[in-house]
Amino acid sequence: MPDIIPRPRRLVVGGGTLTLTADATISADATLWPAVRRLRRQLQDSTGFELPTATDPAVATFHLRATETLPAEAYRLTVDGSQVRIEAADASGALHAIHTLLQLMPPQVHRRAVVQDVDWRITQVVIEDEPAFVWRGVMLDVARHFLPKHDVLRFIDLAALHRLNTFHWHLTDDQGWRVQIHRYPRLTEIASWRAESIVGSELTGAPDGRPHGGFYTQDDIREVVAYAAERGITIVPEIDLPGHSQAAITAYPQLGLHPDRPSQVLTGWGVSSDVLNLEEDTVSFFCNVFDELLELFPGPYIGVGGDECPKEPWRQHPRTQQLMRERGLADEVQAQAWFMGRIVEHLAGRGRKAFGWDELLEGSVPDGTLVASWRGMTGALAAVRRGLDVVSCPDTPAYLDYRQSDDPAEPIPVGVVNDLQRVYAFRPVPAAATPEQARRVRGGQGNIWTEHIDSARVVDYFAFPRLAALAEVLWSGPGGDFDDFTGRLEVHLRRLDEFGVEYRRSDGPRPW
Ligand code: TNX
Repeated sequence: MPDIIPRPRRLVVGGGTLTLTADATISADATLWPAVRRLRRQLQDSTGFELPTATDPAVATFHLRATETLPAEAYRLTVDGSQVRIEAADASGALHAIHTLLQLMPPQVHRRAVVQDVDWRITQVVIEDEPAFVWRGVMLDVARHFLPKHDVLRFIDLAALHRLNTFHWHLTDDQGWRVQIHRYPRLTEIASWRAESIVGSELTGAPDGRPHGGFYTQDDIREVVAYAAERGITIVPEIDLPGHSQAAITAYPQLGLHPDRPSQVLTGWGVSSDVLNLEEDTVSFFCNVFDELLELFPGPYIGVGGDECPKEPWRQHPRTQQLMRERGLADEVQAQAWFMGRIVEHLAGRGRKAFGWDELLEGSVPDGTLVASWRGMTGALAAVRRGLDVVSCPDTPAYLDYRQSDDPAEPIPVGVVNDLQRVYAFRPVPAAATPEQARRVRGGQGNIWTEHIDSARVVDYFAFPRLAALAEVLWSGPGGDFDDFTGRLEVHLRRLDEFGVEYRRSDGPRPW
């Protein structure tokens, strides 16, 4: 049995292998050409074969055929003694087939340089496969620690390898603003840098005395969006409002409650009490920010945040209280709902849907708003009962910044243990949902917050192999056999080795 992760829906093994040689060719129907480019580049890099286009599909080594009989993202992959046939309705289905195909080959196919002495055998199979959930995501927080563009691109490759299709990019927070906005240059001149960071916990940690920062130019963003699209991944950018906004307030003090008090980009962790004010000008400011973002991110969903906004600062601020009275807002929860509602409406007016944390449920939100349920599964249940779509990412077990074991040598412990088995047992649909409500669960995602994760190397350690387990839940459906999964994982880890991923090994934390 080939050790494929995520596990395909139906797999029949043919018995033999097809050996790829230097004279291999490709043919494809026009709509699947984006997938051909991926296949060609991936195989050229490792095998060194040229893979020219075949004139006759019947004799091509790889034949990609478009068929309308399969649903979106589904594929049929047939490898016999002479040919690899991929059938899919769309390029994303063909891309998933390619990522499965690579797992039928020696793990060295994941290298970036030509490997000489490998027999490029492909296991003969017939695979019919389609995803259980349409939203198979991973969130990466690049605000707490900036991740350079090339590391983001590599992370996207890893997500695609696991047949994930959504990258939720948490671009702003109290500790940093990471996206260039032409109209407001101070967001990157000032808000993308902090003087130093707290090492360790916000309670016991000490400042490291080293400036930290960075941001993506709009050109960088366009590059990353295109790179992800070529790999079947849609990017959902997030600007976190109206809390988690201290960096933006430092750059533009008029956005905050105390424009005359000096502020700095937050150097510690935890939730800042520097929240946005509720002035019309502040709403306009962020509508303008979103207007620039919409030019960069073509996807249907735009993240608006909404989590963990402390209410006390508004309660103690006479001008905010006055604005609330004028607008007939009874309390600060309603005040937040008013603010978020204005942003969500603005996006709706431009044909986009808002994606926000489950605190959005505390107010009224328009149909089509997508809720990310992070405080357990109660948000997911509340959302579907209100007729809203939901993405499940309950902190246990979908927070991949939580520790992987209770071993004291695990790097900086956050929260409880989300070990591999717990992540694999994740069920994105709340148990109490009716079948109709269950259909509102679009899927789930793993969230990687980076207070204590300061490089791509450490991102890899926290993400893997747990993200492989999560990807299997989201693609193959929950309830898989854990022992069967860990058996296949042994082989899958060889692929990650070739890729250069320093995942957490089953025998314990890495020595660094
Ligand atoms: C809560 S989850 C947060 C993040 C933190 C995370 C730490 C959520 C929507 N907000 O700001 O980074 O906990 O695990």
